[in-house]
Amino acid sequence: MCGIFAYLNYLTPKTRREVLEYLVTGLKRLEYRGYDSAGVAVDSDDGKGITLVKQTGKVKILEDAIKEFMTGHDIDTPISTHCGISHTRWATHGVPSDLNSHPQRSDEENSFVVVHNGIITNYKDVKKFLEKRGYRFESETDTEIIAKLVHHLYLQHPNYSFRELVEQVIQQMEGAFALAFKSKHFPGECVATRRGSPLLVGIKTKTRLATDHIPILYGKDQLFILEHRPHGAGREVPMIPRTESTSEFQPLEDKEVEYFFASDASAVIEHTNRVIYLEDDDVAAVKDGALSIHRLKKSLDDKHAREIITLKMEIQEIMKGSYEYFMQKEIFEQPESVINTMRGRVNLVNNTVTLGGIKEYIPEIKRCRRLMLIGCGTSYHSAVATRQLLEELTELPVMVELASDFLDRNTPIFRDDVCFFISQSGETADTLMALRYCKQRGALIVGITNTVGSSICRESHCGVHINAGPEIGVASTKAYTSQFISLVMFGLVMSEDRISLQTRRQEILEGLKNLDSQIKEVLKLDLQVLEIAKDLFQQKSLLIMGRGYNFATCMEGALKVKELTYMHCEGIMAGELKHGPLALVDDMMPIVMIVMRDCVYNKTINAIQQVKARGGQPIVICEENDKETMQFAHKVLEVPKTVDCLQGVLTVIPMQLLSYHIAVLRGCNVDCPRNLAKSVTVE
Ligand code: G6Q
Ligand code: GLU
Repeated sequence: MCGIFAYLNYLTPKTRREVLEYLVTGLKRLEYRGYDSAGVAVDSDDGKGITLVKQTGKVKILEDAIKEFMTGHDIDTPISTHCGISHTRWATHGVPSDLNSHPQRSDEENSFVVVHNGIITNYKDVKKFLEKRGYRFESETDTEIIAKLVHHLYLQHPNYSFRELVEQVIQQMEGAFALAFKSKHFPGECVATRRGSPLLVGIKTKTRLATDHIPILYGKDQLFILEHRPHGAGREVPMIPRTESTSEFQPLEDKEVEYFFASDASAVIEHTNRVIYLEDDDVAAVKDGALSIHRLKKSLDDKHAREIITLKMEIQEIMKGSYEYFMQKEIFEQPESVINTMRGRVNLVNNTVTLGGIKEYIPEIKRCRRLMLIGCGTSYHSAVATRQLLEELTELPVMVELASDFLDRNTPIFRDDVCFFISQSGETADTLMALRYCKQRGALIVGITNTVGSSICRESHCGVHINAGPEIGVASTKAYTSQFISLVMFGLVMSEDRISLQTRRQEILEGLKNLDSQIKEVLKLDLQVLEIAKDLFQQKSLLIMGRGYNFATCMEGALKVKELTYMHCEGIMAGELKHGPLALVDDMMPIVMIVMRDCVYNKTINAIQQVKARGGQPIVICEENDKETMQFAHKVLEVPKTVDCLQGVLTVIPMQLLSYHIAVLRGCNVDCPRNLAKSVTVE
């Protein structure tokens, strides 16, 4: 995830100082979407080229660099028509650095520059194709291929319009993107497009707009394809061009106009409340002050126009969407974040999983003596959640360790150990110390993080970025499910050539395929969970019980309740019930039980019967329509069935929602619970 902001003024003179201020303010509004580096592109002093200012770090650091740039440049001459683009990044490919920040450029002349939100999954093929044609790459990003491909096409087809060039480019792109382009060859123009990542256009005119719809026009068909070969660069295969069927676009009637392209409305609302939300594969182009929206192909369900909507929201409201808190937003983002974790990795056509960041180390990992999974808090729970599956798929001993305890024990570590360090922030001191401890002893270090370029990333030998996007709420939610899935994907990679495991792998891949829609189903329980929260929020204590694949959900659920609501809560391994915790059970003790139809079902039913026998009134999380289990329940939350080892992704979500609602009802600060910090950089 990241923030895109572009600003185009047409016949509405603005100095470059003003433009830069607009861009920086826009980025500040979008910073919650990504904040590891940022950059802007504006016209250069002579108006003939493009100037880039890019900085690693937060937007504030970029702002300071821009201030420095301003001294010594003529930035106070009003320019009647100008386009500036900007970006705040959350890296997926390449560490946060000045070079990797966006805008990315086509060449040293900055002929074409682009900002990108998302992941291009076929970037390696396109990169090889371009390298063969002499392009030299300067960044590690997937994005740079876009700037270079548009340049290549421009040289091949000098008569194409800017918009047509972009249309050709996106036909070669696989993955997810929102893009905004600027070019020195097309001054005063901006082209923006999206597929899978959000983008909107804000329109500001002096007088009321004469229309509230922008008609959709249909663009040129694909003129060539990059033919991919297994080992190398693609080649350009010409296709027969179809004649363009559209008339040129219709300009808005107003002459003086300003346009804003942004990842969300929070960045444009202070300028205008008139916006168009672009849809996948829309290409929006501004030329001579006129906005037109094109689509490559007509499909049956296409609308004929995009509506200009009038927003009636405050900035804060927009940043969090319809959500009250970031945590709530992040819970509801999970259908999308799990897809981003799998994007470009899980291939459901040929049933393969590729983890580029550890690919070369797989043979070494396969030879190891044992796997160690190390983390703190929620990250540790993701290790607990996937341990059983990893044991099954790797046939190796798997140890899960809390980083602090691991260090306290001076745990013996050997050269043939493989140690995974799981951390959303990548900066947690205990985890980092444990990493250094294992590295010194010669173990292979694998980082699983959500923050590219973090200390854990840098100090690992190899790793997997979970690509969940920035997590603002202190209580971790979407990072947990993405860590979970990253570890499952690792298990699938390790078992790729095990014939005996193929059926198992197949069912897991099938489960992964349906996970996003099943998460959406679980999220529909929200109101039911709220009702349960209303019953529970004045209680002093809550027990959450389960076993097997769902024990991790109990621990993670209990951690969420503790940290958000300050209420005592314990995750209990149901197998341990009669060894102590049963003494806590009576008709007053609130209890949640997770009862899934997996290999421990009968044992979990025993536990529920023991609880019932002591007067307990369990709230049961079970599979949809499992009437037999429901008869033991005081209240039920039904979640869809998936393969046993992925069920924990679905069962944790009601617990995330429950802790959230209890916290709100108790008047707690959901996004910043007392005494806690997002990144724990002290031991
Ligand atoms: C949970 C918290 C916390 C977190 C740990 C580890 O809601 O966010 O338990 O998971 O502090 O943090 P990292 O994953 O960043 O290492
Ligand atoms: N994949 C791009 C990169 O790593 C864009 C990431 C983003 O959305 O910020 O640079």
